[in-house]
Amino acid sequence: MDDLQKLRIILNDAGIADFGIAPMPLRLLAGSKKEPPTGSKTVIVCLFPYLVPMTDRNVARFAVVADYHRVIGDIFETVIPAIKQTFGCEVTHYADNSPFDEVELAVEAGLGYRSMNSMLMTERYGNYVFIGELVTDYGFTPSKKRVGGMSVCAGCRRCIAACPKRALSKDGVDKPNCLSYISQRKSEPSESDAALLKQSGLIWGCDICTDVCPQNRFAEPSSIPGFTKDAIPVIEYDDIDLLLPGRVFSWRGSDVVKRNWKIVNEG
Ligand code: B12
Ligand code: SF4
Ligand code: SF4
Repeated sequence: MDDLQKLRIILNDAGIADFGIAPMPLRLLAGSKKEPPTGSKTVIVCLFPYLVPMTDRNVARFAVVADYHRVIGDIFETVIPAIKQTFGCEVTHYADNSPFDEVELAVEAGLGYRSMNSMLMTERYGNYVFIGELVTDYGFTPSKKRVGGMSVCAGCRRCIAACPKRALSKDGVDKPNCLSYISQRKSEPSESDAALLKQSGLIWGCDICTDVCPQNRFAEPSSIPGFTKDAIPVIEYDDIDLLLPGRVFSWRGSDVVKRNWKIVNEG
């Protein structure tokens, strides 16, 4: 059995169906204060689909499911001992909190391509995947890059046209202008931004540039129990404090979430 087959068994057993291998990135994310462990050679990049069926919601899809940092961290904790033992290597895990451009890394690992809305586009799950990484000092053979779909993407530009803040361009996302960022910021949104938040109906995050994308129409739903069993699409004001510890907005504290709830429901 070769390395990849052994790895596949370990990851599949933990419910990680899609993964690829990328060489260690040469560049770190601009402004990142973290350093990857010395001697790191390859990154096992894993996909965690998060789309769950729902009729109504007041948070973006990534916030409907339980905090993905915790869910992915828990899954990684279950596979790391077996990877260490099988390959005799060191492993460090990340999801969202890495010093890498994770979309770029997933593209390098052959998991998809960067679509015009600036996210990773995958064949099975569209944009609705989180990306998690296992950084190792083992020399796994890097995966081949997959090509596909890009011609569809280049011709459409619906995401760019639909963005209410005109925050998308061929150069990526203009972060301070993105409604997702604005919803997560401590500082009060301007009157016009508050009006856009109200219009979106979401108290956390923004899904407009993914929801309009024709390539996301047939995205497969998640089968990760940590996401499917604890999905809460509509968050009521009185539940915000209670729910906070397990949701993706916990790092920001309840005041900002409550402020947004009021903007959307009362403002
Ligand atoms: C900071 C951050 C944000 C910020 C800023 C986003 C940004 N892109 O800068 C804010 C708060 C706005 C945000 C929002 C969201 N985020 Co975010 N975010 C991150 C984080 C932590 C860093 C991103 C970053 O700074 N990248 C580097 C910069 C330079 O990337 P960039 O601005 O896109 O620039 C690149 C492109 O221009 C690219 N490029 C080159 N050629 C081309 C061509 C084209 C056409 C384009 C578009 C780009 C492009 O080159 C540049 C350099 O690499 C990553 C995790 C990580 N460590 O990577 C998650 C991450 C990107 N976010 C994620 C998610 C889920 C979201 C949201 C969907 C959440 C939501 N529903 O509200 C939105 C989507 C907004 C969007 N359209 O991208 C996921 C995306 C998963 C996926 N399928 O791609 C990530 C990977 C987290 C994870 N581990 O799953 N995010
Ligand atoms: S909406 Fe069109 S241009 Fe934007 S990511 Fe989807 S296919 Fe690409
Ligand atoms: S997440 Fe919303 S505001 Fe941000 S780029 Fe996409 S559509 Fe624009």
